[in-house]
Amino acid sequence: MPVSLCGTWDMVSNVNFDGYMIALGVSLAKRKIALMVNQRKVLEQIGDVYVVKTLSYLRNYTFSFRVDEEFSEFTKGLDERHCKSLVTWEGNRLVCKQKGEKKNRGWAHWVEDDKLHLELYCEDQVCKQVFKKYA
Ligand code: VL7
Repeated sequence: MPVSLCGTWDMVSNVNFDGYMIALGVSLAKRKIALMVNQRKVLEQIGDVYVVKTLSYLRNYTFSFRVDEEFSEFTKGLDERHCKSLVTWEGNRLVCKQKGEKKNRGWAHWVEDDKLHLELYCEDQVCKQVFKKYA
């Protein structure tokens, strides 16, 4: 049984977020602002539905899903693309594949050393984010 990812988590590091945003085609002006923004993750599980919230003073992005069930995702307020997304458990990692215009797009979340880890993938770019549990 994997360690629970649920809770409120605050970003402590964000490596190659710019490379990830470039791969997504985000403009320089938006990237400059996005790079300065601290992100908070709130993960909740209600029955078999997971809710993932990415919160910042600039934008919030929320979506929900059931594991092993493909869903339509629209990355509203981010790069504004439509994907067919599927989240599965791979060992203790919650892994999402986002099928759409961008190759090799997806992410993986896991808990290690009391930290929430996130890798964001797009094309040949990997962004690595780490979050610590909120107080
Ligand atoms: C989302 C990536 C960047 C436009 C705003 C930047 C402020 C605050 O997708 C993400 O996490 C997954 C897994 O938890 C959930 O989908 C992270 C980061 C934004 C696209 C595009 C920059 C504008 C971000 C919401």
